[in-house]
Amino acid sequence: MGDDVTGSGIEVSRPATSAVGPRAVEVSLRRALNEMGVARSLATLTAMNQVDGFDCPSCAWPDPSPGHRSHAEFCENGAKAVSWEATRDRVGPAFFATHSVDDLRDLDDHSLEQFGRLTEPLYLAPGATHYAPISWDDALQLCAQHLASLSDANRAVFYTSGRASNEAAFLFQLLARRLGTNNLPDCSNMCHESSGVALTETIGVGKGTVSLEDITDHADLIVIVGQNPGTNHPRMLSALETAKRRGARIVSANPLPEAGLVRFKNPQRARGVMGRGTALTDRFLPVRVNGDLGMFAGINKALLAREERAPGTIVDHPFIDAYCDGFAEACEGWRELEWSQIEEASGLSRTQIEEFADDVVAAKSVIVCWAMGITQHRNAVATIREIVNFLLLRGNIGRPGAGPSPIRGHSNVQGDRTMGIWEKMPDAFLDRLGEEFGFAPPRDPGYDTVEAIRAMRDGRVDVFVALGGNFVAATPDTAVTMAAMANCRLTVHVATKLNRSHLYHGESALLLPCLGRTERDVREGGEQFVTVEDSMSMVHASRGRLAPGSPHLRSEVAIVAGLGEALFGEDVGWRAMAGDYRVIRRHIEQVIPGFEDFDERVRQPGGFMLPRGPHDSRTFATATGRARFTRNALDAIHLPEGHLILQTVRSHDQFNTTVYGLDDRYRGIEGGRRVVFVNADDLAERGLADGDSVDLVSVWSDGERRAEAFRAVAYPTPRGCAATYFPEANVLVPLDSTAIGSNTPTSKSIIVRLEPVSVPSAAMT
Ligand SMILES: Nc1nc2c(c(=O)[nH]1)N[C@H]1C(S)=C(S)[C@@H](COP(=O)(O)OP(=O)(O)OC[C@H]3O[C@@H](n4cnc5c(=O)[nH]c(N)nc54)[C@H](O)[C@@H]3O)O[C@H]1N2
Ligand SMILES: Nc1nc2c(c(=O)[nH]1)N[C@H]1C(S)=C(S)[C@@H](COP(=O)(O)OP(=O)(O)OC[C@H]3O[C@@H](n4cnc5c(=O)[nH]c(N)nc54)[C@H](O)[C@@H]3O)O[C@H]1N2
Ligand SMILES: [Mo]
Repeated sequence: MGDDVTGSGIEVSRPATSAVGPRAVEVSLRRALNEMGVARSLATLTAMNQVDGFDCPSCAWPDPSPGHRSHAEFCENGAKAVSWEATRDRVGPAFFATHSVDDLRDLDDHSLEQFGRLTEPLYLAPGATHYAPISWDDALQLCAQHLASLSDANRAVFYTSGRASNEAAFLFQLLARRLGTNNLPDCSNMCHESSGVALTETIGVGKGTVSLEDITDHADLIVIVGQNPGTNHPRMLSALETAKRRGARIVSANPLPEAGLVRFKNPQRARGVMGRGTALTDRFLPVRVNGDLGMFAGINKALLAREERAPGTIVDHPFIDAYCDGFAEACEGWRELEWSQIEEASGLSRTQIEEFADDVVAAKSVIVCWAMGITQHRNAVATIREIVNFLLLRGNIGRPGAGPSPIRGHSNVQGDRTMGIWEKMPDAFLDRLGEEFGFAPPRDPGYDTVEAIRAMRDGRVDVFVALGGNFVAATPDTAVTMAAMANCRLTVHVATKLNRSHLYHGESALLLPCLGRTERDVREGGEQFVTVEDSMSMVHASRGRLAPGSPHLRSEVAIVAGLGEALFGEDVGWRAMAGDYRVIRRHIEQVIPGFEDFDERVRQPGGFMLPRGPHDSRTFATATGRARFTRNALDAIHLPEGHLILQTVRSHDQFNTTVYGLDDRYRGIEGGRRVVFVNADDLAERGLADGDSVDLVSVWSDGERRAEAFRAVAYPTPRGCAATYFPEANVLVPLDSTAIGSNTPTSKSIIVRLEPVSVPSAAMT
């Protein structure tokens, strides 16, 4: 993979102790003006997250209710995401005629996307060195021919990234299932899959149960673990500020003291601009990487001990008796746990955990928010089950200001799942889908992301179709995935911009350029809008305003429906659905519970909330119809002598594999991304110092993997832990290192050692 920078030229300063403030506004405006110019900047930024505008394509944080939105309802990173999409730069056929695929492979990820928006369908013929233009009809026919001639529908894989609208996602899963496969891996397999698995098992629904108002208006205590909201969900800081102003407490646990957890300078308030801003975290717990299972087991043990000392004062027995299973067994587990095990696993002292317990006992209602710092570990599912135990103990679910809140990533990743993008949708969904469209959907579970890579690697896949995303860069074991793609006969990407996945192709490849969120979508039935679901189950409309980036772009809905029609003719009404998205919404209404009167309700300002059984009525659709306590074994990672646990994070200047720039302002990094954050004592112990150049070598049962030349940065992270950026570090993540129960790659716990880069002999003379 083209390296963006070597260790040289990177400037390191002290990490920031507050987030946002006037600098964030300045950066947003500068990026917007550079990429879009004045008119487009105004047209986009004023429409973002507004009732009649478009949904920000960045994260899935919910919008305030319609009367409570500001005129600038966006954050710095939302502004970057929009500038990235609505840029005036274009990359058309002339560019591809002069740049071969091989040449493009030498460029780094930042440069590839910087060329601008794709303008026309492109085809890379077998043996060809360059992408060349192809008509839409030919492109769709070619793809359809490949799919129709498969010996088995399971030799096709349909990948979805979480930016696809509900309508596009619904059609995409229909296409795959109509063809006869459930091979529908998605980015969620690498993201919140562990949350989905753990929550479905314990509370009967695979998503969070709280709403924005629960955070802003009701919670007494908000626990934020394994999440960096200042960078990845910046609008969450405004909600936390509101909660703080009415007296809520915040406890954060993170191996990195992220600036956005410490203090927020709200640029829309005077004291955010001139003053010190609002302190957010009241108690910071520097948990060790992968230590959260130990921490939550510890707090549960502490709460149980207090209950046993003063029965009836801590545990919500009426709730547990009426609604839960498995309490006695879970208690046995906590009683048997030794504090020494808890301290070792979590990296926290018993005192720190007891103090956290004081906060919990003082709070009538508690919310736990989490993201990738929890889900991307081998024991992630067990950790989230333990978080559920923690909430159930005091009845912190099914009442205002309480509950689990997995903070979702991509802007519509949650909606895509609701629409059926999942390799193992339940039979009830498949039954209704088959009934609505008059066919028999396949029942065998399909491949998830890791399984899809294995199948491609082993020659069991001929056609790979991606609705968005950057499969090669986002997945683990980069070298393995790149080779796996080359085993396919055809790889197809529906995309807005050029990225690395388009350059690691099958025998032939198609690049199909689509409209983005910001653009007007006019079909035979007139101007269309699409719908999305946010992290808190609100479904709402999104309407682009800009003229399409090129006259040849098609909407994702039109592309998927076009492929359906090329494959199956008019069997399920592909053309009607592509002409008028209301037709798709009518089908969704029939297939997916909670979408009654979909089209009417989603037209209301702000949209509508999907039913959330555990929150609304303490209904738990689990195997036993009750919420379930679980007993979770503490299995701390065993680090071989001299090794560190490496986690891979996002910088403040990227959206997943899209690198906007080379700075990470809040962590004090400027001008490069090849840095590794390590505790100063761990560096010293290895005879290293801040500024040294090191290779990262990961160890796994099948051998070692290496990422070269990172600048060591002495950083306040617990001993034994390290951090670096993804996607550069994905070469280090072994394909088979995944979470138990969810198969999510363990991108946050890679066992590595640091190897000093030896000074080339020429330099020594
Ligand atoms: N601007 C921007 N916004 C984004 C994204 C983006 O790339 N850029 N990506 C989107 C997507 S798809 C997602 S999923 C979300 C991701 O949102 P986050 O999960 O916030 O993203 P990460 O950068 O992976 O940060 C993980 C955080 O968990 C901490 N952490 C790591 N390991 C552990 C651990 O073992 N325990 C604890 N307690 N903490 C740990 C890290 O120090 C870091 O603060 O953001 C979404 N929003
Ligand atoms: N090591 C490590 N690996 C990780 C993670 C980690 O924390 N550490 N995080 C994981 C997570 S949480 C996730 S969600 C995945 C992300 O995996 P993906 O979703 O596959 O990757 P993205 O980088 O979000 O995809 C970016 C690409 O999407 C395309 N795109 C952008 N907008 C649109 C659009 O409107 N339509 C279409 N069709 N395409 C569009 C662009 O071409 C862009 O290049 O990565 C995972 N990988
Ligand atoms: Mo994600």
